[in-house]
Amino acid sequence: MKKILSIDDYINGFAKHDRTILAKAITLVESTNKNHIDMSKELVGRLLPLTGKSKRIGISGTPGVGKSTFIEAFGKLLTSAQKSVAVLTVDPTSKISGGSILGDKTRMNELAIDPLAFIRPSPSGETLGGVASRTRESILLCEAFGFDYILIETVGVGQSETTVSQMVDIFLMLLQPGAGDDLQGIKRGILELVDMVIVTKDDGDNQQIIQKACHDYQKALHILRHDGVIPNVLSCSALKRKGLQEIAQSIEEYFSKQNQLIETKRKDQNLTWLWQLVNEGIREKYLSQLNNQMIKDTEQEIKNQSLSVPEAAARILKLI
Ligand SMILES: Nc1nc2c(ncn2[C@@H]2O[C@H](COP(=O)(O)OP(=O)(O)OP(=O)(O)O)[C@@H](O)[C@H]2O)c(=O)[nH]1
Ligand SMILES: [Mg+2]
Repeated sequence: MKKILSIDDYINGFAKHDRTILAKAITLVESTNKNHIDMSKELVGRLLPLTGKSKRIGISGTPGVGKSTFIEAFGKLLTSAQKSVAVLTVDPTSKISGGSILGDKTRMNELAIDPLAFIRPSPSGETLGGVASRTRESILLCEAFGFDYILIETVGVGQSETTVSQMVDIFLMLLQPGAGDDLQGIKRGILELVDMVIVTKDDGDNQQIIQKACHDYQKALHILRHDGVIPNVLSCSALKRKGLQEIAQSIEEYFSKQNQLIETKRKDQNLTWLWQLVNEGIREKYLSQLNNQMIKDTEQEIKNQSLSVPEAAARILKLI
């Protein structure tokens, strides 16, 4: 029979640096089972004193821009300098496809077998909010475990960039000019979120396009950002391992020069997290009181067009 781990088992496993226990702890915080939720709160609470020392890096960009390949190359650069790296993915699973559009670890073959690295794709089938709020706990677990760097990959669709930017110290946006990521096509909101722009796939015969794009992005950021820190724009080829040292250096500079900013960010992020959890709790508490059959009937009435949506909402809210 499978042994059910106690909180002490987890804590001991962390102390012994047992990867299997870390993986199990992440599974625990991702669980929606009531007992597991209670346990994971206690576990995160007990591990909290060990957290806060990792560098948290968010990596976003449209599907296929080269996030995983970048993480593989950048991760290897870090591990070759004897730094440990945890990679987490936030999967904005589409309800329609019902599956993961992130795929799996496949583009991180080398990193996946690196003893200094740990890769954890998030499960599919959850709501973005759900997965994302667990990602915060997963970050804390990886920190308590002692990883130097935590890289969080998210596909830039919907709300995922905003969500991830609210859990990291530095938020990197990967862009591929010539493949839809021209300045005109980028949402202004994204440029307001980023801490660094990285132009990917700088290895083909598109040198001119890339150079012009870097220049345009940099100019746009100068105009747009008045918060003191203008994000750097750099280019790289993850496949050819080109430009990665410069990116690593720029990231290190950000961590050393902007430590005040990062400290403030982390405090603000904790408040965002607090209210996220409170909102989630309120929703769960009240929605769980509702009678499922009554909800189904109401939904059916909307489908039949025998009830208007505002009336239906009012009916449900009356029960709360
Ligand atoms: N030429 C070139 N191709 C690259 C580079 N990086 C990634 N690619 C290719 O781009 C494709 C997508 O790469 P991924 O790393 O999987 O991109 P991703 O952003 O993680 O994709 P999703 O997770 O599906 O959103 C693959 O075919 C890669 O081989 C690069 O530096 N140069
Ligand atoms: Mg990927």
